[in-house]
Amino acid sequence: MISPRNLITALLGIIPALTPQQTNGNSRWGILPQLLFPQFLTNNPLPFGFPWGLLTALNSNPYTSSPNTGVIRYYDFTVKRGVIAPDGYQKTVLLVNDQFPGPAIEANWGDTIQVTVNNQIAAPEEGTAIHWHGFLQTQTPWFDGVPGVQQCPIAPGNSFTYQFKAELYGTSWYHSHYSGQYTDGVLGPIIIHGPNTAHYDIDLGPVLLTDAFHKQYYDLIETVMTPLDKGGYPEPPSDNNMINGKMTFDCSTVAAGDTTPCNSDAGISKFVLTTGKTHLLRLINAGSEGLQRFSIDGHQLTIIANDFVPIKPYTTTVVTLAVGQRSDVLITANQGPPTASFWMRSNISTICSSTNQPNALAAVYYNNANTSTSPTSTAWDVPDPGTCRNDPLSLTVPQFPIAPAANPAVTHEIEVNYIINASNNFLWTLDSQSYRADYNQPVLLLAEEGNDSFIPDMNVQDFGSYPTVRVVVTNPTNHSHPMHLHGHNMFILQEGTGTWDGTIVNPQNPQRRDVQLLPANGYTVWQINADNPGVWPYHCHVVWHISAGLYMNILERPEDIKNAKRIPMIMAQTCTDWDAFSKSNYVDQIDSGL
Ligand SMILES: *[C@@H]1O[C@H](CO)[C@@H](O)[C@H](O)[C@H]1NC(C)=O
Ligand SMILES: *[C@@H]1O[C@H](CO)[C@@H](O)[C@H](O)[C@H]1NC(C)=O
Ligand SMILES: *[C@@H]1O[C@H](CO)[C@@H](O)[C@H](O)[C@H]1NC(C)=O
Ligand SMILES: *[C@@H]1O[C@H](CO)[C@@H](O)[C@H](O)[C@H]1NC(C)=O
Ligand SMILES: *[C@@H]1O[C@H](CO)[C@@H](O)[C@H](O)[C@H]1NC(C)=O
Ligand SMILES: [Cu+2]
Repeated sequence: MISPRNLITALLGIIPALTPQQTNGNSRWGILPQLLFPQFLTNNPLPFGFPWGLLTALNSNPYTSSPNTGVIRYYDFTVKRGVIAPDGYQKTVLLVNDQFPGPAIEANWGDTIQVTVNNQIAAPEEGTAIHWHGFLQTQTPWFDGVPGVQQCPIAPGNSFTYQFKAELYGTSWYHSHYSGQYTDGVLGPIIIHGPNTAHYDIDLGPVLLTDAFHKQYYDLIETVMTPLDKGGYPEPPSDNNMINGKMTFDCSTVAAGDTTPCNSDAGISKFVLTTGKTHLLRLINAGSEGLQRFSIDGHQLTIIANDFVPIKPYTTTVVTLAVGQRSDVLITANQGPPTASFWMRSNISTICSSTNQPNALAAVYYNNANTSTSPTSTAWDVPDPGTCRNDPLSLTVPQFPIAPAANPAVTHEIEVNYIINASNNFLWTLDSQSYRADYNQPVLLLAEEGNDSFIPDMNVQDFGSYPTVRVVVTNPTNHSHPMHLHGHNMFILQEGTGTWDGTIVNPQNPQRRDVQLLPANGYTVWQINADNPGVWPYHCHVVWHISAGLYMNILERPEDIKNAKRIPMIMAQTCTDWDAFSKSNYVDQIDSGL
């Protein structure tokens, strides 16, 4: 029985038995006094307030009108191993600046973000590369951070500096894109301040929802990539679920013989709301596999943005977030006296995902509540519909309307499926090909050289120079997949089970976002304006599924890439360095590499 014990351990965790350093390293997430946002206004104030002037979410096309502030936000990330116990079960992890979850990147709309990544992963050494999820990278397609695609991995001991513009605003995250590394902790939130699209008083910042795995990522991927008849298992279950990197765990459930240090009272995240005020929570599913259903007892939540797209607000009790997705939600503290407290919950769907402990808790206190006591509130009773779908497209209407071309220049049909190969390995396919990266041959650099003889493993889909491209993705498997496209927000024209009937939801202003759940035994139809020359990953964001090949490279405007010849020399340098490393060290690429 999981649930009753889970509640009891969470009660014990109100007064944690481990220090923040023991559970989360140098991270400040989830502990009181809480961080409020914008943080940088106190650290690095802007001279003239917010730089977007008269631009609002309603009067400006976000894809064409981002301001140029001239401000650069500098960050320095060191990625290395550490030992922490986020939920009380000790684990050797991979951390950014010794923090789990990693530090926030914060900027204004129109700022430039510069991050130097120092790869200090040792014993064993590993490459790395960091992807800035949801960023368009229109002027800098080489800084998207995917090894074997836009760069070679950052070799151990080396540093690499990314620089890109905040062209969109809202909530996102960064994560390693090197095999399953981010499952071990290389991830953190990104906040881009822009015009408000709905009124709120206080920005409480990111709320990261992450399924937790007690084994290290390499062992999990090894299981995924092992032949089925030799104990391979395509969907390793998560051990726990966490809010801002914290949750308690019932150590009496660990397998007999497992002597890993474990403490059942690690502590949970705490939030303080000001009575009567409206607060912004930036929900991020930064997990590896689990579909999250987020709620706060006794309160309605108003969704005002999905991914980097402000939408017309709508109110709900449960927010559904697949891996990679974000929702900005508002909560008003008007459901009790200033001493009231409530549970925040995020439940992994046990129908759609594989987990041994689905329920994460955090405590929400009104400002005069005793933060050393447990909330006693009752959960919303909203049964999991079990459909593994996002909210209906009819509910998610962008604030700034954009109509996609009714007759796109070209339509591609792409199928998600799986094969069991001759060695009895379970592999996912996208357009009949299972992907495998060549870390030493980034596709973008080949494209710039005009080399279009990509090997099949690279799974390159050439979109040519068509101005508009529609893609009908079909999924005859019984798994839903959170499909993510880099370099664009997709117009999501329609989604559902069965086959597409040709209809489009809100054809004058369909939902746009960068991750959309592809229903099991169903389809998603999306479209883009192909105005961003580059090599853009399109893939499932479930870590095990990318590892097992559910990935393709979309080659957009190859002629422009070849003719522009703009890729900086430092991109080739990543390959010189990686070639040197990989000549003298064995690179143990057991999966697709991403
Ligand atoms: C808050 O709750 C704790 C635990 O029940 C208790 O020890 C403490 O005295 C309380 N503080 C106040 C100010 O009531
Ligand atoms: C989340 O899980 C808890 C514990 O099982 C349950 O009481 C609650 O109703 C669930 N919440 C939702 C929204 O499903
Ligand atoms: C099956 O896939 C695995 C994992 O990619 C690979 O190592 C193996 O060589 C493949 N087997 C065959 C016969 O292609
Ligand atoms: C083109 O790229 C492939 C790798 O996909 C490589 O094997 C080949 O040598 C390259 N051709 C030229 C002419 O550089
Ligand atoms: C999905 O299909 C696989 C293979 O046919 C089967 O083993 C599994 O039980 C199915 N899962 C669901 C949720 O239907
Ligand atoms: Cu998937």
